[in-house]
Amino acid sequence: MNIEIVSCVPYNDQKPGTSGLRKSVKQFQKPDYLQTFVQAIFNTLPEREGSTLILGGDGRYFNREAIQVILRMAAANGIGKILVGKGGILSTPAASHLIRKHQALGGIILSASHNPGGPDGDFGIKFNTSNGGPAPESFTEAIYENSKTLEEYRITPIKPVPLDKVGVYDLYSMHIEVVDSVADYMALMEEIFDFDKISQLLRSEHFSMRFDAMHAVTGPYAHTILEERLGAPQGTVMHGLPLANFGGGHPDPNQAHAKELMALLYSPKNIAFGAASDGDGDRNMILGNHFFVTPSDSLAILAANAHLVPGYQQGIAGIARSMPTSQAPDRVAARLGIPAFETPTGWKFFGNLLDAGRITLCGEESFGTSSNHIREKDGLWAVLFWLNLLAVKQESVASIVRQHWAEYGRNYYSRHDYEAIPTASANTLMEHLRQQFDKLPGQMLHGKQVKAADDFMYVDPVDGSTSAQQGIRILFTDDSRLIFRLSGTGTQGATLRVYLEQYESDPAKHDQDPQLALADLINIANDLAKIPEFTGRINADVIT
Ligand code: VG1
Ligand code: CO
Repeated sequence: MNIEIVSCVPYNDQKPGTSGLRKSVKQFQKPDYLQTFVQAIFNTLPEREGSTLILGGDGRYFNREAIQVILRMAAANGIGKILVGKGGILSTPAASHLIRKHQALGGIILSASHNPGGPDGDFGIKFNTSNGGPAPESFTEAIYENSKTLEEYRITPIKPVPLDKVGVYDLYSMHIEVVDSVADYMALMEEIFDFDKISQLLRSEHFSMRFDAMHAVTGPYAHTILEERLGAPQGTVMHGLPLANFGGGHPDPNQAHAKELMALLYSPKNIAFGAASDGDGDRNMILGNHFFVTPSDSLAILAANAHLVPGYQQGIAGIARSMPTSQAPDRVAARLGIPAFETPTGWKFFGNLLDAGRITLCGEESFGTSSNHIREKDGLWAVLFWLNLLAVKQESVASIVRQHWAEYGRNYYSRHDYEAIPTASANTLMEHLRQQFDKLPGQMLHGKQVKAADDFMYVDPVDGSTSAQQGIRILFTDDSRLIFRLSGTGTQGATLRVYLEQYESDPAKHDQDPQLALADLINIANDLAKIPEFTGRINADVIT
């Protein structure tokens, strides 16, 4: 075979963050930047000879070029077989499923998730291992170490592989299959949910919904599953055409970025259910009529009602949530008598618990929810889960949530993001908080007593690996929590995330505006972290 060994100069900034390597498109277009990282992945895979890999991305700008490069490099690195999504498209959950279904060695997923796309936007690449989940920290560290000293990569000089129709190709000794991006994923959803019941609901005249694909990867999935298969009227899916720049928006399903969907659900049109997903299809936002469900509450409610869905009718083994996610799911676990786990931010930390069968459901406050059906979060799965519940219960979203609060209490919750602040100031702010750890316990702040203050450190209950400094926690005696973290997915400066949570058991007090209910905590956060002083900002950029 004709293999070119190309000399290159190593980069020293290819350290993967919370979810793979994310950089500006401009950075990825630097000479051999993509090639260096891809070769570092292959070098970290000693079993790659003859193996099967899954390849696809969220369709953003640079997706197609990157796929052609990766195919040529894979052939030159001895990969035996690659399954590529048609048009280079695979949602993150669909890729995770294909890895598992085909017992592949892993998958390469091209996405910068909710970050904007286009020539001036972001691009990303991550490796998922044979369980279908994001590679653990030990693996991403090894890729990074390799990239820093990498001086050559291997590639075959051939013409681009046609990606736009399903087909098979042979590239030297490597076999390529261009596969339907949606079919296998839809079959999996059909195994889990009651499609007949959901279909009845979606066809009923008394029910209407909107799904906002945000011009990102879930467009084709939602059109096929919700409209074609389940019979929702055409027009149910909004912004269903994937665009390389997501129509210029942030493909981030939250109240701030899914403005059009929010406006519709809060309009006099009687729309019962609204949902949205992100760039790569792993996030979800759930709305009722004039009602927003926090992702933390959503996880708790899905767990409490899982037995109503065919795929989980035998019950769930346990629940895990990321540390900043509200403690609402823990209350459900306690009532069900099953374990609750608290992991660091990022889906890779759920993998071991899922593989070991210790949890069935897991989620993050950042609009991520999923189960043991794959090893990634799954936007459309969450939407179908909610639809299945609505079809069984025949109640509104708001009434399901209110009943849940009445039974378990309400965990008022909000996240405040301060974006693109100078990295040095962000680090100083975090250090300033750490210096207060010793003197905080016992102090009364705005009527609340501090119980503990620390850096969250995780010890994986399955393999004993540890991850330190995963967020600063200020815990109060009334179960309130204040958490400070710096984002690991941004590409400009630093993003400070402030997570606020306060528990309220009294149903008479369940109808407050969260920002008002959390006012004391917001003040405490400002005082302790001196946010305006360190960041120069009075208000958060995004509040969810
Ligand atoms: C954010 C979220 C985190 C999520 C990660 C990847 O990370 O907070 O919960 O797992 O994005 O999601 P960070 O480090 O910026 O806080 V996705 O949909 O961007 O793959
Ligand atoms: Co995502």
